[in-house]
Amino acid sequence: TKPNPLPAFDAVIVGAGFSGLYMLHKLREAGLSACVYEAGDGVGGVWYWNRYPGARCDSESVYYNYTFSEELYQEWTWSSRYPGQPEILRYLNFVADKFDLRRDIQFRTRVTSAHYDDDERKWRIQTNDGATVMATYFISAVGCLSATNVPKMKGLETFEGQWFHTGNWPHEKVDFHGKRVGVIGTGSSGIQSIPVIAEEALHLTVFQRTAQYSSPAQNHELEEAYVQHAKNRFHEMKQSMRESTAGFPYKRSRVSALEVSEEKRQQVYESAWAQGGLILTSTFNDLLVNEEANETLSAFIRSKIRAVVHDEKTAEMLMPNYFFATKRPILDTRYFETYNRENVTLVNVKADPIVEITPKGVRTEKGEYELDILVFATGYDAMTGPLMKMDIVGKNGEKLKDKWAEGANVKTYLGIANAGFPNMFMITGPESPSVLSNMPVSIEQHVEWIADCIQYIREQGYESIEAVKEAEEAWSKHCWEVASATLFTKAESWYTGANIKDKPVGFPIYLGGVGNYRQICTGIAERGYEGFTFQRVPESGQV
Ligand code: NA7
Repeated sequence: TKPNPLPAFDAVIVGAGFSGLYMLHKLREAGLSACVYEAGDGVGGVWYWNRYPGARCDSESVYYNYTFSEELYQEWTWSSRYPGQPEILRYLNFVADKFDLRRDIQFRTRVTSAHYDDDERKWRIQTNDGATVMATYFISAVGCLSATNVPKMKGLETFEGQWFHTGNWPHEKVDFHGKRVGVIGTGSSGIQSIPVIAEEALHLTVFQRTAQYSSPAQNHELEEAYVQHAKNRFHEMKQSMRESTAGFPYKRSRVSALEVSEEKRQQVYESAWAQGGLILTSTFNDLLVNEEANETLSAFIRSKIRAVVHDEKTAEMLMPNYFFATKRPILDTRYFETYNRENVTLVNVKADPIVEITPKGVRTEKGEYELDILVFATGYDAMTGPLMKMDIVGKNGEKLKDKWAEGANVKTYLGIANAGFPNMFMITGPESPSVLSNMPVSIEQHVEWIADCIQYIREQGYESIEAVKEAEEAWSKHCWEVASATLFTKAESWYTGANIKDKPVGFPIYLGGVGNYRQICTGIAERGYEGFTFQRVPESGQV
């Protein structure tokens, strides 16, 4: 064979967020050479880009950590119950320093393509700086919610003010003082930023397509004793998160919402509401599978919204009418209260659709709203989007774009691998449970599984691993069966792909829970990587 002049690594990793950083650390520990490409000029992934006002994580900070290093857990101390974006970014920089990760990360570089070379049996990876490198393993650590969605709206290029997407926010502070601001979108990003922008702006107009359920985060500063208590319980907490449904050490109810009295149910909801956070969904065991049970909680939240918003017409526009939690549950800080401010206007764009963006602002069917700044809080092409931004080509020239032509209705094996794409691994890929869980817990499971798998390949003297088509089909079928037994498939959400124009819908998330998923993946590895095939290194002279 002729010598290969291109730089070569054991592994190329795309992205330096939570996933990419830990993957790099694990592979280095195993003695592999790895290079991480990162588009930003710092580590952090989504926490690098999402600098919009009010950006905060919905996982409680004491649980939103790496747990692979107890020393790291003991060294870092969070300041508030829910960590804000700047603090999470500081944490990830701290991790990068502690484990000396930056020397293998090439910043300001985007992977544009990754092609499997059938002859060399290696990945040929191209970056936007014109370079090409070879790698045995191609690992995507691109996140689930990182491909921003700016809906195509006629006339946007004519807008004379400034516009931003929440997921690609400028590093310089955006000054809203004295400005007429518009926010399109009321998902997590809109609902976090709207109250903060309203406090600064001269006037804020919110363009809402779907009214949302949201409950108070009840965020607050953390007391030292509480943090110390969490640190003391490190091992217990770690185990509990790994075995849990959603990656949190919370207890889930075993009681149906329909088997308790109305009075008892209200007490339970009131208490969860006062406590704040995501626990509302775990108050009863059938809220996500039974329409009647779900409606008891949905109605409770609607009554809370009504009680806060003074203007009746506005309150009516804010009434959600889907099954609670079938779109991503939202935590807020004084969101509904914001509509009592005199400088805030709510526009229902379902009843009064946006027609175009004009040089002066947003024109709906019924009128024009003049704006100086327009914020798109319009979400992401979730899960498949970040992978599809790269030109990924597997064995025999098969494009991932073609394999995944059915949008959110993808086929993967465990959300980790794809038949036809040898030695390619996805961290938090579609059909894993990750996006509906406390992310660091899911990320660690994936990274550790992938690192173990690579170790196995090397120890056994194999050259590559590939998912078997039938195993992939069975996994996708299983994911769909689990999802369709719930209410999740009934809503139009980014879970199903319905938020992206022309994207075929599906349900690319495994809903069987983080703990079960871990067991499944571990079992598959223990049985010699069931559902995968391995190829041996050909004898010399043989191809
Ligand atoms: P989301 O949750 O996808 O929210 C996007 C919002 O933007 C949502 O209210 C959408 O309405 C709205 N939207 C999207 N396109 C349009 C158009 N064309 N016109 C009007 N309104 C539109 O994104 P986020 O960034 O808030 O949150 C994403 C996740 O990041 C979050 O769930 C966390 O997991 C972290 P719709 O509901 O689709 O009618």
